[in-house]
Amino acid sequence: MNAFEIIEREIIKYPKTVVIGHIQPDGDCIGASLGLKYLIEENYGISPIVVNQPIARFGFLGSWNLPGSVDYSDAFVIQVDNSARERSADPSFMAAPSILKIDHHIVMDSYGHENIEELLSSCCEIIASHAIRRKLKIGADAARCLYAGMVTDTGRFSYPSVDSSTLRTAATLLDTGFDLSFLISKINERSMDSVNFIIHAYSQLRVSPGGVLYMYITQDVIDRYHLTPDMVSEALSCMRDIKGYPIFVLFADLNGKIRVEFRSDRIKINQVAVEFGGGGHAFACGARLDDASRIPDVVKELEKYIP
Ligand SMILES: [Mn+2]
Repeated sequence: MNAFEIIEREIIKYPKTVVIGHIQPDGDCIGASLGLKYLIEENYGISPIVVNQPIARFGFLGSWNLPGSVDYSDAFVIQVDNSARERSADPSFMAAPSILKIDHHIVMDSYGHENIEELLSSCCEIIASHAIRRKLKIGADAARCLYAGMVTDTGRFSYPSVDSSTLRTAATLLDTGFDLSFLISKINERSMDSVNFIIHAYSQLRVSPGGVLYMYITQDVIDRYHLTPDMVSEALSCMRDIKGYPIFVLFADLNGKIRVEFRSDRIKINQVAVEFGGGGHAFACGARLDDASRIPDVVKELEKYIP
């Protein structure tokens, strides 16, 4: 089923349409929610409300409302880039009478009344490919947002999830004429705090006896460099591409818990994330720990997957 077939049908049944992303938004989350908003405005003449948590670095793509500001009791909700209902930017969306889930993660929770679940490289790729197949008008604003999500969720079109149809979809978006080099320079822009944090992060690299590369970023470091969760995640780039270490994991303090981000070079590790109460993709997934004492357990479990 084409996502826009569902949207066209549901959008006229309810007084409002709301597009929502996930907690700790990233480029795909913001790109998918704003890209969808622009597509709906342009093609159906209805202006959806977008709800997301704050993230300054993607503010140039557009604006949105904060969680808690919307009554969902009469809304058609489109939840994007989010595999589990409790990870929504605003979990109270479950009160809505009509919910469409559009997501590209491994399916754990089909919480929508309708669910578009495809294992593509980004949620933006799903939205863009459905819009293209439905022959929608795609303007430069929508295209810029969707391209931003595609380029950031694929490590600049370098992850195994990228195939030729990903690039054909991106090419169609590029044909709308948005300024690509401006977009990429905005995406790459970083603060001096984040540069200093990366310098520090390299000094925190650890290798377990079984060969798992890991790092633990504590709250005092997060405070010292004024880091948001997405800035902390950039420490993953310090561990990627180091020869001989195909599995790496970032631990970071977050609101009294430990956020865990698992990555691998083509080794399926998402089962470990599930074992620790998380989920995600085969080679990129996440979980939460109650406290730092469990870090060695996670590392030990990952060691079993080292070839
Ligand atoms: Mn995504």
